[in-house]
Amino acid sequence: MKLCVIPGDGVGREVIPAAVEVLQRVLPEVQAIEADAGWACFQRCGNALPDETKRKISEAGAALFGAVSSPSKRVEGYRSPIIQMRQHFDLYANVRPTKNFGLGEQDSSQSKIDLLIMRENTQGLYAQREYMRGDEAVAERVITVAASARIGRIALEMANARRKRLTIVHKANILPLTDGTFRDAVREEARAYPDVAINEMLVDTAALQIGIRPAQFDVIVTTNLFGDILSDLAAMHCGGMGVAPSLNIGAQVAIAEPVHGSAPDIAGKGIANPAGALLATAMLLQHHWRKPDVAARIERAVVGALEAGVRTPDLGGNATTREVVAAVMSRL
Ligand code: GGG
Repeated sequence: MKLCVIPGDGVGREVIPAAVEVLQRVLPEVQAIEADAGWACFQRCGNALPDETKRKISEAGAALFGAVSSPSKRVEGYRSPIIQMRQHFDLYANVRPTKNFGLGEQDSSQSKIDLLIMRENTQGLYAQREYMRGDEAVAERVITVAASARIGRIALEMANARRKRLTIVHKANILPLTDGTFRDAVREEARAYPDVAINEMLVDTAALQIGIRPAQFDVIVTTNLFGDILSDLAAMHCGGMGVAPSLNIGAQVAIAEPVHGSAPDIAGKGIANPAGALLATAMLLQHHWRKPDVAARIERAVVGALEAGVRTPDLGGNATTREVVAAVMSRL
C-alpha cells in the first residue's frame, strides 16, 4: 500500500508526520512517499503543485495532505494546490463528518450528533472563474446536472448505509437556475433510493439548525462553498477545527486532509492538534482502503486520548502534539 504524503504549509508539517507515524504503527506495510505542495513550495520553485507531486499522487492512488496558506491577494502564477488537486484528480466529493466526542459545550441533545456533510468539490464558486467587467468584479458560480447528480448519488449511498435521511441544502429561492439545477438533479437520483427520506433546507436555515439542533441531521448534500462553510460550523460540535477530518474522493484517487488550515500563529510551536489529521487518515482507511476495523482502531485511540484529557491548547489543554501522539499510540 502506497501513500503520498504532502505536509504542505504551517502546522501541516507537524500533524501529517504524526499521522503517518500512527498509520505505520497499525499498518507497517504502508509505504510513505513524500511530496511537496503549497505556498512555501511556490516560493521555492514557482509552482504550488509540481508535476512530480501529481505523478506521486497518481502512482500511490491515496494521499494525505496537511494544509496550505494561500495569500488572499492575487499572486501571478499561483493557484491554491488543494483546489488544483481536487480539479486535476476530479475529486468530486468532499466528505466531512461531525461526531460528538464529548469535547465541546454539552447538553443532552448533543450526545447524539453524528452528521455527514457531502460537499460538491469541483464546481460552484471554486471553479475560480473571476474577472473584472468594467468596475464590476464577477465570479461565475458553475453548477452542472452531471456533477450535481454525481455528488447526489454518493450522498445517497452514504445515507442508505447510515440512518437513511438526506437533507439537500441550497438557496434555490434566490438562485433558481444554479441551486434549482443542483436540487432537482439530486432529487432525480433519489428516485433510485426509495428507503432514503429526502428533505430540503435553505442554507441560512441549515446554518441555524446545525447550530441549535444538529442531531436532527444524518447526511447533508450541498454545493461547494455552502459545504465549506457549513462543515466549519458543524465542527463546533466535535470540538472545533483541530479535530475535524475530511476526505476528497474521486474515481481513482482519494486525498485525506484535516479541515483546518496552516495556522501560522502556532506553526513551529509543537502544539498543533493532530486529531484532525489522524481522523482523516482513519477516513482514508475506511472509505478508500476498505479497512474499517483499522480505521475504528485509530478513531477509538484518538477519542480515548482526548477523553483522558490529553488535549492540545485549542481544546483547553496543555498537551503538545507529541504528547497526543504518544497517548494515541498507547491506546492502539
Ligand atoms: N487542510 C485544509 C486547508 O489547508 N484548509 C485551508 C484551505 O483550504 N485553504 C485554501 C488555500 O489556502 O488554498
